[in-house]
Amino acid sequence: MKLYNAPAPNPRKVRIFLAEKGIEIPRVDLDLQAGEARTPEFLAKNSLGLTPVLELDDGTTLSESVAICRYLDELHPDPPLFGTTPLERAQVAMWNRRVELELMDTVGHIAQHTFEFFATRRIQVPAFAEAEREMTARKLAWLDGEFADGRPFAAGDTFTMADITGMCAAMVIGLLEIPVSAELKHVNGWFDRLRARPSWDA
Ligand SMILES: N[C@@H](CCC(=O)N[C@@H](CS)C(=O)NCC(=O)O)C(=O)O
Repeated sequence: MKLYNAPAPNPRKVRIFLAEKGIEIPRVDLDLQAGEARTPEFLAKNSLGLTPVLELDDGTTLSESVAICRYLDELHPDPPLFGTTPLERAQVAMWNRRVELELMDTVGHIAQHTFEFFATRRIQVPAFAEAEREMTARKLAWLDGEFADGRPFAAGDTFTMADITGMCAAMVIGLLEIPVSAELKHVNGWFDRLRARPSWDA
């Protein structure tokens, strides 16, 4: 098994997941700026030219960070990061998707519509980035209301994949220097708990 990795948010999800599980997988580090995810060799592994990719020993390749983590969770169930009961599994899926769509995508759009790196990868609309910057404040306020029930993690009492997606969103928020209002006590508390995990540095 081999992980095609890069210093970017989606591969980082898998690195955090591996650190939380205590699993080591040989890595091939790609230089995205140099276009190493867009070579014919890599496009044969993921036709979208995106990392992470997990390559199995028989040559099968898996793309999509959450699908890769899901597969590894089946192979290494402890600690469970996708829930254990039908309800927990559904709650983790629900919250991972919500954090992904409502938070990660919103902040991701800011980078995708302004960073030079994405100029050849997107049709950039800087005004959309500005709108998404404003929307981030609304999404964070919504999340703060959700966390007002006192749960420590996105899907409940235990740390899950949804929190790993939250860690990557928090990192992008930091990178883009998006202010998180001190009034959002629950969201700030969640981000603090995530930043305090040893896997934050993965
Ligand atoms: N939905 C995919 C997104 C993967 C993705 O956007 N990967 C970026 C890094 S965060 C990438 O490898 N980009 C390479 C490029 O654009 O050349 C996932 O979750 O794995």
